[in-house]
Amino acid sequence: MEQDKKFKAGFVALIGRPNVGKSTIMNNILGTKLSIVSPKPQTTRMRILGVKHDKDAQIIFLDTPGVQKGKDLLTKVVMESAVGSMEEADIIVMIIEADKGWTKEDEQILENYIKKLNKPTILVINKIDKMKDKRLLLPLIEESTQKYNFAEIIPMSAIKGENIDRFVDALKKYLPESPPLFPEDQITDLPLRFYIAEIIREKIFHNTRQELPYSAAVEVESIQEIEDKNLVVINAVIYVEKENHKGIIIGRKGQMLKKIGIQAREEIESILGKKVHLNLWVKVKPRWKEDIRLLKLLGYQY
Ligand code: GDP
Ligand code: MG
Ligand code: K
Repeated sequence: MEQDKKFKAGFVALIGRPNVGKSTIMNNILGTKLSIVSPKPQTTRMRILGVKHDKDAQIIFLDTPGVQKGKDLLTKVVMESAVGSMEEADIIVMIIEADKGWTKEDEQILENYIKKLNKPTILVINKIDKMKDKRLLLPLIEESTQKYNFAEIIPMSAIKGENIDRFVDALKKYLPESPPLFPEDQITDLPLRFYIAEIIREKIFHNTRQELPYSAAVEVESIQEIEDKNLVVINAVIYVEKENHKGIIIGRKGQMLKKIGIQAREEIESILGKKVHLNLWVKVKPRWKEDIRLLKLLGYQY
């Protein structure tokens, strides 16, 4: 008998506190490193769109930044794009951490966003590998069913890939019937410029650790392909808020900037499959987080 299951396609918004594992989940599903995963919270500032292509469905992920408090313009922009993602989405996925249970912030996300949106919502209880006592999982699921009428509750370990398949199946169940919305070869619509900026920013975070928490922004000014040499020349500026931050990024005798540049270049080369010349500059720009023009340039929607 012919199977007449129709193709499905739609948008999924991942929402949760910083560091619950949103980027890890998405990257695990897509099998490509699209958003930046780091042990520090809030390294995903942009709304990153990843597309999962399957034979029977196309799942488009809106990787919302962690819901956060703060009065600066950056926080406001980030929050607005998070809310925008949720309003566009067909399915909401709320993520909490198994070892922490329901935190006050999780409760607030539930009250302030999830309940107001009133869309099919899947609860992911992530990081079950970190639970010391597995017997606490059932009561946590039970507690969650009391809080809201979740369409599904899925315990997961994104890092170990546990229950990812079950999660994808659940998403497909709630997606609307629709023809594919993106061409098959497209895994992201994030402009290359922003993607490269994110790679550079990730290298800054990884190399500077505690010294430079969230005060660096990267603007890729130009990407020039030199066809006959199979070469791409990229110019990028790293903005920092303070003079001493500039010193940290440049490092002794320029060693830090060199290291950041090499690591970023290697990753960009592997993605583009071409040789890359990466020129990096560091500029001090006090209060860049308040600069609307710069935020727009950096790809934050406002
Ligand atoms: P996001 O801020 O919500 O996007 O969170 P990330 O995906 O960046 O993850 C934050 C941290 O949690 C990273 O160090 C991840 O490696 C880690 N992480 C994510 N998922 C899991 C998991 O299932 N188990 C464990 N043990 N760690 C995880
Ligand atoms: Mg993230
Ligand atoms: K993170």
